[in-house]
Amino acid sequence: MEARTGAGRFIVLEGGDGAGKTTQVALLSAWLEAIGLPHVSTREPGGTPVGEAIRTVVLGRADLDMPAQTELLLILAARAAFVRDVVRPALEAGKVVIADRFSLSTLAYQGYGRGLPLHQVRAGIDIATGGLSPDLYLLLDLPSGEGAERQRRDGAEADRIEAAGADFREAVRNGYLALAESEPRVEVVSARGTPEEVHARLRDHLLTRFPETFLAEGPIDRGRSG
Ligand code: Z5A
Repeated sequence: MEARTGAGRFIVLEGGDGAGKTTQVALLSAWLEAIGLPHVSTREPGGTPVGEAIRTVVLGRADLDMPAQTELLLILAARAAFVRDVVRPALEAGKVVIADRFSLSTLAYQGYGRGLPLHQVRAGIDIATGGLSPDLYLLLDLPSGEGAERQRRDGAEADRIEAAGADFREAVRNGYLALAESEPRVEVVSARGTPEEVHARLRDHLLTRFPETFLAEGPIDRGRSG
């Protein structure tokens, strides 16, 4: 299908470990491809060479004893490059950006999970993003034990943050739900059911919120309404 242009939107999938974000980013990407909408799909921390290097330290080095402040600042350092080199250029080119995690993760994990004061986390996020925020967060919600069970089935080794344990996971989930209550650009979506069922829910939210961008036959939005 011929590519449509001018529909820049920044959409972020969020949720606890194992909620299905990676799976859903791939399904959304395939759908956007099918309807001919230019897009970029990416993940955080990562998405740039410096971001991937930071990711190996923050997640890959389970042996490192890292203060929560160090973890926060490393993640935000990666975000500054991600915003400058991936998100802004794609939006300026009129593309849809589908990201696996962004600032809501930082509030949930470093704020609610690690216990850093939320006002400090927000101030850091502001420096890293220059105030850029997504058009919509789609929060995949799953009881934390079920996410852990999905990951166990995968057989993957826990990364440094996953190794923080069950209480940490529960604090992160509750943090996400508290944030969703106060932030209007967060939609909570059940992550239960088959991947296709979850995908249909996500698509419905996008079509309802932004029909001018996501309806295959709809008129094309030539600017960002933010
Ligand atoms: N982090 C942070 O602390 N602060 C920040 O600001 C940011 C990040 C940005 C990134 O890890 C880590 O960084 C994360 C938070 C921290 N850490 N922890 N812990 P990540 O993004 O690489 O990975 P993750 O999100 O923690 O976990 P994951 O395993 O990649 O989960 P997922 O992407 O949500 O799920 P998935 O890979 O799509 O699916 C997991 C398994 O479930 C897999 O076997 C699937 O086939 C299966 N699956 C998927 N969907 C379904 C359904 N619907 N039913 C059944 N099974 C399913």
